[in-house]
Amino acid sequence: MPSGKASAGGLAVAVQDALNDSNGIWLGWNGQQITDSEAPEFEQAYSQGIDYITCPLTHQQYAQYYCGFANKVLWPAMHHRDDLIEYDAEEYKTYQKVNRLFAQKLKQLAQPEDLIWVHDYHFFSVARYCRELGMQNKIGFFLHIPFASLNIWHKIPVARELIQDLSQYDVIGLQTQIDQNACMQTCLNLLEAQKIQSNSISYKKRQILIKSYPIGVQPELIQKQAQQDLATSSVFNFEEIPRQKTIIGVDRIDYSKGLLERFNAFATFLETSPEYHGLVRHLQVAIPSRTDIPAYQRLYQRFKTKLELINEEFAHEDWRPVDCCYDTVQHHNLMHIYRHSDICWISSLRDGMNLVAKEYIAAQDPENPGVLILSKYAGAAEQMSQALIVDPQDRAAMMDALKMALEMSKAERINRYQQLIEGLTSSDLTHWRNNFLDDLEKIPTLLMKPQRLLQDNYQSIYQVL
Ligand code: ADQ
Repeated sequence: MPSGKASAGGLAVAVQDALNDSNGIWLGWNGQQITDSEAPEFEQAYSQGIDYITCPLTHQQYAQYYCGFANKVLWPAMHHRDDLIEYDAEEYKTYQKVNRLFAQKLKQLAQPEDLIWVHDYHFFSVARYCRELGMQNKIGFFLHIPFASLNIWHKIPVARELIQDLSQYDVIGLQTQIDQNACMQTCLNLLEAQKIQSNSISYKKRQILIKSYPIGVQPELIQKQAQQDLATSSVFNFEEIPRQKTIIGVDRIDYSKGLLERFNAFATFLETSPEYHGLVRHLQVAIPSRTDIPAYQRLYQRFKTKLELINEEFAHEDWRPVDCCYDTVQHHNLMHIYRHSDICWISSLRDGMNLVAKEYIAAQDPENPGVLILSKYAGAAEQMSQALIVDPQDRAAMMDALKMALEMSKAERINRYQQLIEGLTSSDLTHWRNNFLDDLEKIPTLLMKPQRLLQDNYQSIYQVL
């Protein structure tokens, strides 16, 4: 992931916040590409209390590793879009090569006692290469996205090899209990590992912890940011329009976010509820994502067209039902937008956690909070049951939830908010990080002999905390 600059990804936001509080080093891709004949060089930079060591990817690595295996096989598979899986053996080879290069760089940098924390689906195989290089460090892996169920894993031709690579980590962290169960079942089935506790397995004489660590936010900080007066810099106009209610959506343009399902439901709502015309508007922050991948290009076009059609059909002189910002928004601006929105509507078809749900609640005015409509398929739904939980594929249920949110009494809004904010405070970002790192520290040390060291003269990517 690009680092050292603003990024709209949840992973970046969460890990940068956690790094701010530690002496860790961030290793990652700097977001740049170079020609295939150039040798990627690492650069070191220090920004806002964090040491960044980053390098570019070659065009070939970007195409085959990042756009290829990571985002045309692993991302759709983990989001249960097996119809979008495009497996290519060459791309998988590059995925493995890049993972090995990362491990080689890690070998250069890590001290034997360092904890290594690897993040996300781009790096399923890093620990395997670290072990081949003789590294006995404790290595944890956190998957920010959902873990696919076994039947989907069966559709990935290299599933068994990948799960074997995954078994070289000491702790495998997942977002939810559902993901934990899916990971456990997949490991037991594909590795023929032994279950030793509800959340750990034994495989080739090693113990591996498989456990959910739901990622959180920093509610107090968000509350402060949301209260800042941003009269001049806000992206949308929040000047008081009596009785008009605002719905906010904040998503990368990704097929996992259910954007079309939500705007179809909103259009049908406007069609069937003319009494709301002029009284409700849906604002959307929708940053384009992975724009070099055809499935994302198609979605972007369909999404833009859908919004245009809604405005064409329903807008009148002083009311536009839909407004969209396609840019990166500064974090405190976004918190301000949340606070001034009456409803946040999340319609993911599958989502690891969804930080927007948590940020929205954290940003609310406790005396007059807004309402969260949350997809049952977002990981956040496991913890945030006081939201209005919906199935985004059920259009009628989505419309009912919207009506309920628009008409909810202040007393009920406060009641739901109080329970939600309590949950966010007791399971915040610091808890997430500490729980994961505590478990990683506690896990018994590997009993394995160092293997032959490979030469480590490559440039690579990964993250260490
Ligand atoms: P994402 O799929 O990127 O993250 P999400 O959890 O919603 O999804 O996080 C998005 C983050 O980016 C939020 O913090 C949001 O405020 C920010 N953001 C979104 N659009 C922005 C914009 N235009 N400008 C600035 N900031 C923007 C992945 C997984 C999720 C999981 C997270 C964290 O897909 O399921 O919750 O990692 O683990």
